[in-house]
Amino acid sequence: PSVSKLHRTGYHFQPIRNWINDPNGPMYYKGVYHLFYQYNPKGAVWGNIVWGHSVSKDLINWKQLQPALYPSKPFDKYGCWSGSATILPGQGPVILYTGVVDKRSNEVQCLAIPANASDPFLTKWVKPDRLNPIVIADHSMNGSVFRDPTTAWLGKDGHWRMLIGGKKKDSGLAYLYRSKDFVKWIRAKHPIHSAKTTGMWECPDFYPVSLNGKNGLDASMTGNSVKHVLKNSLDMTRYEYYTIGTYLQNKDKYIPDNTSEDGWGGLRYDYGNFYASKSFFDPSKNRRIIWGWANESDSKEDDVKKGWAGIQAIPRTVWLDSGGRQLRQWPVEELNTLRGKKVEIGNQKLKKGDYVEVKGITAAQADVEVTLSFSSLDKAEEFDPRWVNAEDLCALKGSNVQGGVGPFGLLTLASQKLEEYTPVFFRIFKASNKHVILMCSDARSSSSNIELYKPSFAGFVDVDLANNMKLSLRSLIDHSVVESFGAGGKTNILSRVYPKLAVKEKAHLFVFNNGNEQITVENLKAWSMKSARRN
Ligand code: DQQ
Repeated sequence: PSVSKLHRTGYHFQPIRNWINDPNGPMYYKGVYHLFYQYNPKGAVWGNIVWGHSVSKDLINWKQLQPALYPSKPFDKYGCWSGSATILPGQGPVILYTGVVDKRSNEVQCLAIPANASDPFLTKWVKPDRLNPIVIADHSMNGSVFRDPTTAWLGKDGHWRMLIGGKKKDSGLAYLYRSKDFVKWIRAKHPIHSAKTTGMWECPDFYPVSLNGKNGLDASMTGNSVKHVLKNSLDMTRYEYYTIGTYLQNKDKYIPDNTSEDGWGGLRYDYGNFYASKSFFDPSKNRRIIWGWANESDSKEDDVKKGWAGIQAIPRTVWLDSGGRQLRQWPVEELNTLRGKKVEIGNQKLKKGDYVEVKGITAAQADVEVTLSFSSLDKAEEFDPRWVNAEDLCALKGSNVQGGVGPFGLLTLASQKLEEYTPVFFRIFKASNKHVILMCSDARSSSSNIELYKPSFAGFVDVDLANNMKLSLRSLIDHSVVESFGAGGKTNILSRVYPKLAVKEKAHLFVFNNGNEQITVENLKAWSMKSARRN
Protein backbone atom coordinates (compact mmCIF):
# COMPACT_ATOMS: atom_id res chain seq x y z
CA PRO A 1 0.00 0.00 0.00
CA SER A 2 1.04 3.59 -0.63
CA VAL A 3 2.35 5.80 2.19
CA SER A 4 -1.00 7.58 2.36
CA LYS A 5 -2.73 4.35 3.30
CA LEU A 6 -0.13 3.09 5.77
CA HIS A 7 -0.64 5.87 8.26
CA ARG A 8 -4.30 6.64 7.83
CA THR A 9 -6.24 5.97 11.00
CA GLY A 10 -8.74 3.16 11.41
CA TYR A 11 -10.94 4.62 14.12
CA HIS A 12 -9.84 8.16 14.92
CA PHE A 13 -11.96 10.81 13.27
CA GLN A 14 -10.75 12.14 9.97
CA PRO A 15 -12.55 13.23 6.83
CA ILE A 16 -12.15 11.39 3.53
CA ARG A 17 -9.37 13.73 2.39
CA ASN A 18 -7.73 17.12 2.93
CA TRP A 19 -6.65 19.25 5.86
CA ILE A 20 -8.49 19.60 9.16
CA ASN A 21 -7.72 21.48 12.35
CA ASP A 22 -9.81 22.64 15.32
CA PRO A 23 -13.03 20.87 16.31
CA ASN A 24 -15.88 23.39 16.16
CA GLY A 25 -19.41 23.61 17.52
CA PRO A 26 -19.78 20.05 18.83
CA MET A 27 -23.32 19.32 19.99
CA TYR A 28 -26.02 16.71 20.45
CA TYR A 29 -29.27 17.66 18.76
CA LYS A 30 -32.41 15.62 18.06
CA GLY A 31 -30.61 12.30 18.55
CA VAL A 32 -27.59 13.21 16.41
CA TYR A 33 -24.04 14.23 17.34
CA HIS A 34 -22.61 17.00 15.21
CA LEU A 35 -18.95 17.68 14.72
CA PHE A 36 -17.77 20.63 12.70
CA TYR A 37 -14.09 21.27 12.06
CA GLN A 38 -11.76 23.73 10.42
CA TYR A 39 -11.39 22.24 6.95
CA ASN A 40 -9.60 23.06 3.70
CA PRO A 41 -11.80 21.68 0.91
CA LYS A 42 -8.99 22.27 -1.60
CA GLY A 43 -5.97 20.51 -0.13
CA ALA A 44 -3.92 18.93 2.62
CA VAL A 45 -2.38 22.14 4.01
CA TRP A 46 -4.02 24.88 6.10
CA GLY A 47 -6.00 27.43 4.03
CA ASN A 48 -9.41 28.27 2.47
CA ILE A 49 -10.95 27.55 5.85
CA VAL A 50 -14.58 26.42 6.00
CA TRP A 51 -16.55 24.48 8.62
CA GLY A 52 -16.51 20.84 7.57
CA HIS A 53 -19.48 18.93 8.99
CA SER A 54 -19.93 15.30 10.01
CA VAL A 55 -22.74 13.60 11.90
CA SER A 56 -22.93 10.49 14.04
CA LYS A 57 -25.30 8.50 16.23
CA ASP A 58 -22.52 7.20 18.49
CA LEU A 59 -19.49 9.56 18.31
CA ILE A 60 -17.48 6.81 16.59
CA ASN A 61 -19.06 6.13 13.18
CA TRP A 62 -19.46 9.27 11.07
CA LYS A 63 -21.08 10.48 7.91
CA GLN A 64 -19.52 13.47 6.19
CA LEU A 65 -21.95 16.13 4.95
CA GLN A 66 -21.38 19.25 2.86
CA PRO A 67 -19.49 22.04 4.65
CA ALA A 68 -21.86 23.92 6.96
CA LEU A 69 -20.19 27.34 6.79
CA TYR A 70 -17.96 28.72 4.06
CA PRO A 71 -16.92 32.26 3.12
CA SER A 72 -19.93 33.86 1.46
CA LYS A 73 -20.25 37.31 3.03
CA PRO A 74 -18.07 40.40 3.45
CA PHE A 75 -17.75 39.57 7.17
CA ASP A 76 -16.26 36.12 6.56
CA LYS A 77 -14.70 36.57 3.14
CA TYR A 78 -11.24 35.31 4.22
CA GLY A 79 -12.31 32.39 6.33
CA CYS A 80 -14.83 30.92 8.74
CA TRP A 81 -12.66 30.33 11.79
CA SER A 82 -13.36 28.54 15.04
CA GLY A 83 -16.46 28.83 17.15
CA SER A 84 -19.10 27.03 19.14
CA ALA A 85 -22.71 25.98 19.19
CA THR A 86 -25.29 26.93 21.81
CA ILE A 87 -28.71 25.32 21.91
CA LEU A 88 -31.28 27.97 22.80
CA PRO A 89 -33.99 26.41 24.97
CA GLY A 90 -37.15 25.85 22.96
CA GLN A 91 -35.59 27.28 19.80
CA GLY A 92 -32.67 25.32 18.46
CA PRO A 93 -28.97 25.69 17.85
CA VAL A 94 -27.05 28.85 17.06
CA ILE A 95 -23.44 28.89 15.89
CA LEU A 96 -21.11 31.71 16.89
CA TYR A 97 -17.91 31.77 14.84
CA THR A 98 -15.09 34.05 13.81
CA GLY A 99 -15.22 35.65 10.40
CA VAL A 100 -12.01 36.95 8.85
CA VAL A 101 -12.69 40.20 7.03
CA ASP A 102 -9.41 41.07 5.36
CA LYS A 103 -5.99 39.79 4.37
CA ARG A 104 -4.45 41.16 7.55
CA SER A 105 -6.73 38.72 9.33
CA ASN A 106 -8.93 41.20 11.13
CA GLU A 107 -11.55 39.18 12.89
CA VAL A 108 -15.21 39.71 13.77
CA GLN A 109 -17.73 37.42 15.43
CA CYS A 110 -20.66 36.12 13.43
CA LEU A 111 -23.84 34.17 13.99
CA ALA A 112 -25.40 31.40 11.92
CA ILE A 113 -28.69 29.55 12.38
CA PRO A 114 -30.06 26.41 10.76
CA ALA A 115 -32.21 26.96 7.67
CA ASN A 116 -34.50 24.33 9.14
CA ALA A 117 -34.18 23.61 12.87
CA SER A 118 -36.45 20.58 12.59
CA ASP A 119 -33.89 18.81 10.38
CA PRO A 120 -31.82 16.67 12.78
CA PHE A 121 -28.86 16.76 10.36
CA LEU A 122 -28.78 20.56 10.26
CA THR A 123 -27.43 20.44 6.74
CA LYS A 124 -27.99 24.07 5.80
CA TRP A 125 -27.00 27.15 7.75
CA VAL A 126 -27.84 30.81 7.15
CA LYS A 127 -26.01 33.95 8.26
CA PRO A 128 -28.66 36.65 8.61
CA ASP A 129 -27.36 39.90 7.03
CA ARG A 130 -29.35 42.14 9.33
CA LEU A 131 -27.65 40.63 12.40
CA ASN A 132 -24.07 40.09 11.28
CA PRO A 133 -21.42 40.64 12.35
CA ILE A 134 -22.64 40.46 15.93
CA VAL A 135 -19.40 41.61 17.58
CA ILE A 136 -16.50 43.69 16.32
CA ALA A 137 -13.38 44.70 18.23
CA ASP A 138 -13.53 48.24 19.56
CA HIS A 139 -10.71 50.78 19.38
CA SER A 140 -8.97 49.69 22.53
CA MET A 141 -8.58 46.16 21.18
CA ASN A 142 -6.45 44.46 18.55
CA GLY A 143 -8.87 42.96 16.01
CA SER A 144 -6.35 40.48 14.64
CA VAL A 145 -6.12 38.63 17.95
CA PHE A 146 -9.81 38.40 18.73
CA ARG A 147 -11.45 35.10 17.99
CA ASP A 148 -13.03 31.74 18.84
CA PRO A 149 -16.32 32.47 20.70
CA THR A 150 -17.33 29.89 23.32
CA THR A 151 -20.65 28.18 23.88
CA ALA A 152 -22.83 30.77 25.64
CA TRP A 153 -24.36 30.29 29.09
CA LEU A 154 -27.37 31.84 30.71
CA GLY A 155 -27.00 33.84 33.92
CA LYS A 156 -29.51 33.95 36.76
CA ASP A 157 -30.43 37.44 35.48
CA GLY A 158 -31.66 35.90 32.22
CA HIS A 159 -28.79 37.34 30.18
CA TRP A 160 -26.48 35.27 27.97
CA ARG A 161 -22.72 35.33 28.33
CA MET A 162 -19.92 34.18 26.07
CA LEU A 163 -16.15 34.47 25.91
CA ILE A 164 -13.84 35.48 23.08
CA GLY A 165 -10.11 34.80 23.13
CA GLY A 166 -7.67 37.70 22.89
CA LYS A 167 -4.40 39.28 23.88
CA LYS A 168 -3.24 42.56 25.37
CA LYS A 169 0.53 43.24 25.31
CA ASP A 170 1.75 39.75 26.12
CA SER A 171 -1.13 38.79 28.41
CA GLY A 172 -3.69 36.29 27.22
CA LEU A 173 -7.29 37.05 28.07
CA ALA A 174 -10.89 36.01 27.55
CA TYR A 175 -13.27 38.88 26.85
CA LEU A 176 -16.74 38.51 28.30
CA TYR A 177 -19.81 39.62 26.35
CA ARG A 178 -23.42 39.75 27.54
CA SER A 179 -26.68 39.72 25.63
CA LYS A 180 -30.40 39.75 26.37
CA ASP A 181 -31.44 38.39 22.99
CA PHE A 182 -28.34 36.57 21.64
CA VAL A 183 -28.11 39.20 18.90
CA LYS A 184 -26.95 42.41 20.53
CA TRP A 185 -23.81 41.70 22.56
CA ILE A 186 -22.11 44.13 24.93
CA ARG A 187 -18.60 43.72 26.25
CA ALA A 188 -18.22 43.62 30.02
CA LYS A 189 -15.76 46.12 31.45
CA HIS A 190 -13.34 43.39 32.56
CA PRO A 191 -12.36 40.17 30.85
CA ILE A 192 -13.52 37.11 32.79
CA HIS A 193 -9.86 36.31 33.36
CA SER A 194 -6.39 37.03 32.01
CA ALA A 195 -2.85 35.79 32.67
CA LYS A 196 0.46 37.50 32.11
CA THR A 197 3.02 36.34 29.55
CA THR A 198 0.78 33.62 28.11
CA GLY A 199 0.25 35.36 24.75
CA MET A 200 -2.88 34.99 22.64
CA TRP A 201 -5.59 32.77 24.12
CA GLU A 202 -7.06 30.77 21.29
CA CYS A 203 -10.15 28.63 21.65
CA PRO A 204 -11.04 29.40 25.28
CA ASP A 205 -13.43 26.94 26.87
CA PHE A 206 -15.32 27.59 30.12
CA TYR A 207 -17.67 25.18 31.85
CA PRO A 208 -18.89 23.86 35.19
CA VAL A 209 -17.85 20.49 36.62
CA SER A 210 -19.60 18.66 39.42
CA LEU A 211 -18.04 18.30 42.86
CA ASN A 212 -19.99 15.06 43.29
CA GLY A 213 -19.14 12.50 40.66
CA LYS A 214 -18.63 12.02 36.97
CA ASN A 215 -21.82 13.54 35.60
CA GLY A 216 -21.40 16.42 33.17
CA LEU A 217 -23.28 19.68 33.51
CA ASP A 218 -24.97 22.12 31.21
CA ALA A 219 -22.90 25.27 30.60
CA SER A 220 -25.36 27.41 32.62
CA MET A 221 -25.13 25.42 35.85
CA THR A 222 -23.83 27.31 38.88
CA GLY A 223 -24.02 26.92 42.67
CA ASN A 224 -22.24 25.31 45.58
CA SER A 225 -21.93 21.89 44.06
CA VAL A 226 -19.86 22.97 41.08
CA LYS A 227 -16.41 24.26 40.24
CA HIS A 228 -15.52 25.86 36.92
CA VAL A 229 -12.82 25.07 34.38
CA LEU A 230 -11.14 27.61 32.13
CA LYS A 231 -9.01 26.20 29.31
CA ASN A 232 -6.92 28.20 26.86
CA SER A 233 -4.91 27.20 23.85
CA LEU A 234 -1.57 29.02 23.75
CA ASP A 235 -0.78 30.10 20.25
CA MET A 236 2.94 30.60 20.98
CA THR A 237 3.74 26.94 21.60
CA ARG A 238 0.56 25.12 20.64
CA TYR A 239 0.01 23.91 24.16
CA GLU A 240 -3.19 24.15 26.12
CA TYR A 241 -3.51 24.56 29.84
CA TYR A 242 -6.43 24.72 32.21
CA THR A 243 -7.21 25.78 35.74
CA ILE A 244 -9.98 24.80 38.12
CA GLY A 245 -11.58 27.63 40.03
CA THR A 246 -14.59 29.59 41.13
CA TYR A 247 -16.89 31.58 38.90
CA LEU A 248 -18.35 34.57 40.72
CA GLN A 249 -21.45 35.10 38.69
CA ASN A 250 -22.53 38.41 40.16
CA LYS A 251 -19.15 39.89 39.19
CA ASP A 252 -18.64 37.76 36.10
CA LYS A 253 -15.15 36.95 37.30
CA TYR A 254 -13.31 33.66 37.35
CA ILE A 255 -10.81 33.04 40.17
CA PRO A 256 -8.55 30.04 39.67
CA ASP A 257 -7.80 27.91 42.72
CA ASN A 258 -4.14 28.12 43.54
CA THR A 259 -3.69 24.35 43.32
CA SER A 260 -1.97 24.56 39.92
CA GLU A 261 -0.12 27.16 37.88
CA ASP A 262 -2.19 29.70 35.93
CA GLY A 263 0.21 29.84 33.00
CA TRP A 264 2.78 27.92 31.00
CA GLY A 265 3.43 25.25 33.61
CA GLY A 266 -0.27 24.66 34.24
CA LEU A 267 -2.25 21.44 33.99
CA ARG A 268 -2.92 20.09 30.54
CA TYR A 269 -5.69 17.93 29.16
CA ASP A 270 -2.99 16.18 27.23
CA TYR A 271 0.80 16.40 27.41
CA GLY A 272 1.23 15.48 23.76
CA ASN A 273 -0.23 16.54 20.45
CA PHE A 274 -3.68 17.93 21.33
CA TYR A 275 -4.82 21.48 20.60
CA ALA A 276 -7.73 23.86 20.12
CA SER A 277 -9.96 21.52 22.10
CA LYS A 278 -13.60 22.18 22.82
CA SER A 279 -16.10 20.53 25.13
CA PHE A 280 -19.86 20.11 25.01
CA PHE A 281 -22.54 18.78 27.32
CA ASP A 282 -24.27 15.62 26.08
CA PRO A 283 -27.71 15.58 27.74
CA SER A 284 -28.51 12.10 26.37
CA LYS A 285 -25.89 10.54 28.66
CA ASN A 286 -25.36 13.33 31.16
CA ARG A 287 -21.70 13.76 30.41
CA ARG A 288 -19.31 16.42 29.21
CA ILE A 289 -17.16 15.46 26.27
CA ILE A 290 -13.93 17.01 25.00
CA TRP A 291 -12.78 17.00 21.41
CA GLY A 292 -9.19 17.93 20.55
CA TRP A 293 -7.23 18.23 17.33
CA ALA A 294 -3.98 16.33 16.76
CA ASN A 295 -2.02 17.61 13.80
CA GLU A 296 0.51 15.67 11.77
CA SER A 297 4.15 15.58 12.79
CA ASP A 298 5.44 14.57 9.37
CA SER A 299 6.39 17.16 6.73
CA LYS A 300 4.07 19.30 4.63
CA GLU A 301 5.33 17.45 1.57
CA ASP A 302 4.30 14.15 3.18
CA ASP A 303 0.85 15.60 3.86
CA VAL A 304 0.43 16.67 0.26
CA LYS A 305 1.49 13.19 -0.84
CA LYS A 306 -0.93 11.56 1.59
CA GLY A 307 -3.71 13.93 0.53
CA TRP A 308 -4.78 14.44 4.14
CA ALA A 309 -3.61 16.01 7.38
CA GLY A 310 -5.03 16.25 10.88
CA ILE A 311 -7.22 14.01 12.99
CA GLN A 312 -9.44 14.46 16.01
CA ALA A 313 -8.52 12.63 19.20
CA ILE A 314 -11.07 10.10 20.44
CA PRO A 315 -13.82 12.11 22.20
CA ARG A 316 -13.20 11.97 25.94
CA THR A 317 -15.59 12.14 28.85
CA VAL A 318 -14.25 14.70 31.31
CA TRP A 319 -14.98 15.12 35.03
CA LEU A 320 -13.43 16.54 38.19
CA ASP A 321 -11.18 14.13 40.03
CA SER A 322 -12.31 13.40 43.59
CA GLY A 323 -9.38 15.40 44.99
CA GLY A 324 -10.76 18.48 43.21
CA ARG A 325 -7.29 19.45 41.99
CA GLN A 326 -7.41 18.16 38.46
CA LEU A 327 -9.66 16.77 35.74
CA ARG A 328 -9.82 13.22 34.54
CA GLN A 329 -10.64 12.02 31.06
CA TRP A 330 -11.59 8.71 29.52
CA PRO A 331 -12.47 7.66 25.95
CA VAL A 332 -16.24 7.68 25.47
CA GLU A 333 -17.71 4.26 26.23
CA GLU A 334 -19.02 3.92 22.65
CA LEU A 335 -15.44 3.28 21.52
CA ASN A 336 -15.71 -0.18 23.07
CA THR A 337 -18.18 -1.23 20.35
CA LEU A 338 -15.18 -1.44 17.99
CA ARG A 339 -13.40 -3.95 20.18
CA GLY A 340 -12.93 -7.24 18.36
CA LYS A 341 -10.63 -10.13 19.19
CA LYS A 342 -9.32 -9.97 22.74
CA VAL A 343 -6.20 -11.40 24.41
CA GLU A 344 -5.41 -11.32 28.10
CA ILE A 345 -2.32 -11.67 30.28
CA GLY A 346 -2.57 -12.07 34.03
CA ASN A 347 -0.08 -12.19 36.88
CA GLN A 348 3.00 -12.02 34.70
CA LYS A 349 6.26 -11.08 36.41
CA LEU A 350 8.63 -8.76 34.58
CA LYS A 351 12.25 -8.69 35.70
CA LYS A 352 14.69 -6.05 34.59
CA GLY A 353 15.11 -6.26 30.82
CA ASP A 354 12.03 -8.41 30.18
CA TYR A 355 10.05 -7.75 27.02
CA VAL A 356 6.89 -9.85 26.66
CA GLU A 357 5.05 -9.78 23.38
CA VAL A 358 1.25 -9.44 23.42
CA LYS A 359 0.38 -11.73 20.53
CA GLY A 360 -2.80 -12.47 18.65
CA ILE A 361 -4.22 -9.02 17.97
CA THR A 362 -3.81 -6.43 15.21
CA ALA A 363 -1.15 -4.43 17.02
CA ALA A 364 -1.33 -1.49 14.56
CA GLN A 365 -5.02 -0.97 15.36
CA ALA A 366 -5.66 -1.89 18.96
CA ASP A 367 -6.89 -0.89 22.40
CA VAL A 368 -4.79 -1.99 25.41
CA GLU A 369 -5.52 -1.68 29.11
CA VAL A 370 -2.93 -2.76 31.63
CA THR A 371 -2.42 -2.59 35.39
CA LEU A 372 1.15 -2.89 36.62
CA SER A 373 2.15 -3.31 40.24
CA PHE A 374 5.32 -3.45 42.34
CA SER A 375 5.89 -4.38 45.95
CA SER A 376 8.36 -1.72 47.03
CA LEU A 377 9.50 1.77 46.17
CA ASP A 378 12.87 1.39 47.89
CA LYS A 379 14.78 1.16 44.64
CA ALA A 380 13.32 4.36 43.20
CA GLU A 381 15.93 6.76 41.82
CA GLU A 382 16.56 10.08 43.53
CA PHE A 383 14.57 12.96 42.04
CA ASP A 384 16.55 16.07 41.19
CA PRO A 385 14.35 19.11 41.96
CA ARG A 386 15.74 20.83 38.87
CA TRP A 387 13.77 18.39 36.73
CA VAL A 388 10.77 20.65 36.33
CA ASN A 389 10.20 19.92 32.67
CA ALA A 390 8.75 16.43 32.16
CA GLU A 391 9.57 16.35 28.46
CA ASP A 392 13.27 17.04 29.11
CA LEU A 393 13.30 14.40 31.82
CA CYS A 394 11.79 11.85 29.46
CA ALA A 395 14.48 12.69 26.91
CA LEU A 396 17.12 12.14 29.59
CA LYS A 397 15.60 8.95 30.97
CA GLY A 398 14.19 7.09 28.00
CA SER A 399 12.71 3.60 28.00
CA ASN A 400 16.10 1.97 27.50
CA VAL A 401 17.86 3.89 30.26
CA GLN A 402 17.75 1.38 33.13
CA GLY A 403 16.19 2.59 36.34
CA GLY A 404 15.11 1.61 39.83
CA VAL A 405 11.32 1.45 39.78
CA GLY A 406 10.62 1.66 36.09
CA PRO A 407 10.78 2.41 33.29
CA PHE A 408 7.93 -0.06 32.75
CA GLY A 409 4.97 -0.01 30.38
CA LEU A 410 4.17 -0.72 26.75
CA LEU A 411 6.15 -0.72 23.55
CA THR A 412 3.59 0.15 20.91
CA LEU A 413 3.99 0.07 17.12
CA ALA A 414 7.16 -1.97 17.48
CA SER A 415 8.95 -3.68 14.62
CA GLN A 416 9.89 -7.33 15.23
CA LYS A 417 13.53 -6.58 15.94
CA LEU A 418 12.77 -3.32 17.74
CA GLU A 419 14.35 -1.05 15.16
CA GLU A 420 11.22 1.05 15.68
CA TYR A 421 8.90 1.41 18.67
CA THR A 422 6.91 4.04 20.53
CA PRO A 423 7.27 3.34 24.25
CA VAL A 424 4.60 4.53 26.68
CA PHE A 425 5.82 4.07 30.23
CA PHE A 426 6.16 5.15 33.83
CA ARG A 427 9.22 5.84 35.92
CA ILE A 428 9.10 6.50 39.65
CA PHE A 429 11.49 8.76 41.56
CA LYS A 430 12.01 9.40 45.24
CA ALA A 431 11.73 13.07 46.25
CA SER A 432 12.23 14.53 49.72
CA ASN A 433 8.82 13.64 51.15
CA LYS A 434 6.96 11.99 48.31
CA HIS A 435 7.33 10.07 45.09
CA VAL A 436 7.34 11.62 41.66
CA ILE A 437 5.82 9.65 38.82
CA LEU A 438 6.78 10.43 35.26
CA MET A 439 4.72 9.22 32.31
CA CYS A 440 6.33 9.30 28.85
CA SER A 441 5.23 8.70 25.30
CA ASP A 442 8.50 8.87 23.49
CA ALA A 443 8.42 9.23 19.71
CA ARG A 444 12.20 9.42 19.27
CA SER A 445 12.45 5.73 18.40
CA SER A 446 9.11 5.60 16.54
CA SER A 447 10.42 5.68 12.99
CA SER A 448 13.56 5.30 10.92
CA ASN A 449 12.36 8.28 8.86
CA ILE A 450 14.60 11.15 9.98
CA GLU A 451 12.47 13.99 8.60
CA LEU A 452 9.86 13.82 11.32
CA TYR A 453 9.11 15.71 14.50
CA LYS A 454 9.69 13.03 17.16
CA PRO A 455 9.21 14.56 20.61
CA SER A 456 9.62 12.80 23.93
CA PHE A 457 6.21 13.88 25.26
CA ALA A 458 5.74 13.49 29.01
CA GLY A 459 3.83 14.62 32.07
CA PHE A 460 3.89 13.98 35.80
CA VAL A 461 1.19 11.82 37.36
CA ASP A 462 -0.44 12.88 40.62
CA VAL A 463 -1.11 9.56 42.38
CA ASP A 464 -0.44 8.60 45.97
CA LEU A 465 1.36 5.26 45.83
CA ALA A 466 1.70 4.83 49.58
CA ASN A 467 -1.08 2.28 50.05
CA ASN A 468 -1.72 1.34 46.44
CA MET A 469 1.42 0.34 44.62
CA LYS A 470 0.09 0.07 41.10
CA LEU A 471 -0.39 2.17 38.00
CA SER A 472 -2.74 1.68 35.10
CA LEU A 473 -2.34 2.61 31.48
CA ARG A 474 -4.62 2.52 28.46
CA SER A 475 -3.30 3.08 24.94
CA LEU A 476 -5.33 3.51 21.79
CA ILE A 477 -3.06 2.49 18.95
CA ASP A 478 -4.15 3.48 15.46
CA HIS A 479 -1.41 3.31 12.77
CA SER A 480 -0.06 6.85 13.21
CA VAL A 481 -1.61 7.55 16.62
CA VAL A 482 -0.75 6.39 20.12
CA GLU A 483 -3.26 8.01 22.48
CA SER A 484 -2.59 7.08 26.10
CA PHE A 485 -4.41 7.55 29.40
CA GLY A 486 -2.37 7.17 32.58
CA ALA A 487 -3.76 6.39 36.05
CA GLY A 488 -7.41 6.33 34.95
CA GLY A 489 -7.16 9.47 32.83
CA LYS A 490 -5.15 11.71 35.15
CA THR A 491 -2.24 12.22 32.75
CA ASN A 492 -2.85 11.72 29.06
CA ILE A 493 -0.54 11.87 26.06
CA LEU A 494 -1.31 11.68 22.36
CA SER A 495 1.60 11.06 19.98
CA ARG A 496 1.62 11.04 16.18
CA VAL A 497 4.17 8.62 14.75
CA TYR A 498 4.99 7.28 11.29
CA PRO A 499 6.81 3.97 11.45
CA LYS A 500 8.29 2.57 8.26
CA LEU A 501 8.66 -1.03 9.43
CA ALA A 502 6.09 -1.37 12.22
CA VAL A 503 3.11 -1.01 9.92
CA LYS A 504 -0.08 -3.06 9.46
CA GLU A 505 0.54 -6.73 10.28
CA LYS A 506 4.25 -6.00 10.82
CA ALA A 507 3.49 -4.01 13.96
CA HIS A 508 3.94 -5.64 17.38
CA LEU A 509 3.02 -4.84 20.95
CA PHE A 510 5.15 -5.57 24.03
CA VAL A 511 4.91 -5.02 27.75
CA PHE A 512 8.30 -4.33 29.33
CA ASN A 513 10.26 -3.50 32.44
CA ASN A 514 13.66 -1.91 32.47
CA GLY A 515 14.05 -1.20 36.18
CA ASN A 516 15.64 -3.13 39.06
CA GLU A 517 12.36 -3.56 40.90
CA GLN A 518 10.32 -6.49 39.63
CA ILE A 519 7.00 -5.50 38.08
CA THR A 520 3.85 -7.60 37.95
CA VAL A 521 1.45 -7.34 35.05
CA GLU A 522 -1.64 -7.82 37.21
CA ASN A 523 -3.88 -7.75 34.23
CA LEU A 524 -3.50 -6.83 30.60
CA LYS A 525 -6.35 -6.83 28.12
CA ALA A 526 -5.78 -6.02 24.47
CA TRP A 527 -8.29 -5.90 21.67
CA SER A 528 -8.01 -5.76 17.91
CA MET A 529 -10.04 -2.70 16.93
CA LYS A 530 -12.46 -2.72 14.04
CA SER A 531 -12.47 0.29 11.73
CA ALA A 532 -15.02 3.02 12.26
CA ARG A 533 -17.26 4.08 9.37
CA ARG A 534 -16.20 7.53 8.23
CA ASN A 535 -17.62 7.85 4.74
N1 DQQ B 1 -7.37 27.89 14.41
C1 DQQ B 1 -8.44 28.70 13.86
C2 DQQ B 1 -8.55 29.89 14.76
C3 DQQ B 1 -7.99 29.39 16.04
C4 DQQ B 1 -6.86 28.52 15.60
C5 DQQ B 1 -8.14 29.01 12.43
C6 DQQ B 1 -6.43 27.51 16.61
O1 DQQ B 1 -9.89 30.35 14.88
O2 DQQ B 1 -7.60 30.45 16.88
O3 DQQ B 1 -8.11 27.82 11.66
O4 DQQ B 1 -5.81 26.40 16.04
